[in-house]
Amino acid sequence: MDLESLARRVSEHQRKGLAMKKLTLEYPELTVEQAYRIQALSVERSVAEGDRFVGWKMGLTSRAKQVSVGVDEPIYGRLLASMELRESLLSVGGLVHPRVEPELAFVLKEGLHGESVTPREVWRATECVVPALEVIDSRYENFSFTLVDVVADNASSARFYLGEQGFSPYGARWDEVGVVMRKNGEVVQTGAGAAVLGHPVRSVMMLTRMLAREGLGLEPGMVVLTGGITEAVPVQPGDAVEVSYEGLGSLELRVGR
Ligand code: OOG
Ligand code: MG
Repeated sequence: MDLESLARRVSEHQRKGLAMKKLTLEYPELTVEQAYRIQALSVERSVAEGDRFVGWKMGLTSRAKQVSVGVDEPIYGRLLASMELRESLLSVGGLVHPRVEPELAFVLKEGLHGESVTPREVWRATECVVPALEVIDSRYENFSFTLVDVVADNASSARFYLGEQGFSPYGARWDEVGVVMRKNGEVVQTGAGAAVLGHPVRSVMMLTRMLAREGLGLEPGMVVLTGGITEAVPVQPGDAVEVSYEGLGSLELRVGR
């Protein structure tokens, strides 16, 4: 099968915000390795058209998220400059069925490579940790997919929003940071950093290891979204989402057309 043409199909649905059938319905034999290849090819297309590759995201690093989508292992995706929200307004144009989730992002000052990376090396390479919101949007009908499908769809990456204030990696117990998420004033999700693989630093380690197996690594300046701390919450125009990160302030996102 032609991975290039599948990458083109995925890219077009991502760009136009159109839902599509799961690739595995047509190609049940697709492997996870091929799905990561499709992901890489579709992102390369965007970069060739002028976008910029700015970092990585880990997904399905918490039990809550794994259970909600029925896939029980972490995955990674690629972040592009065009996905970053510069203001606290999410426009749903070009999105299929967006959901918002609270995360902690690591911004690197040094590269990270290799399968034997340790927490100490991650801390040394980290410039700061930033409260973040990720907007995920599966391009598959009904937000329903297999592991292979979601990997090919760039781990449902759509938009991300980073807080203005970065914190020293040593500035908090990241596993103990509590988050409270409100939608239109009502509490809809609560959680703590430990939901992410026990400690968000493990997400960066796991990403580094997964990439090392592909001969890839993390470069200085890159952003890493470590994974949703709670389940993702569906949003529509008119909604306002506010997430408070204990001791670190809060982030708000208004949703418009
Ligand atoms: C896959 C992406 C999950 C996370 O933080 O767990 C993700 C999905 O649920 O569509 O971004
Ligand atoms: Mg996420």
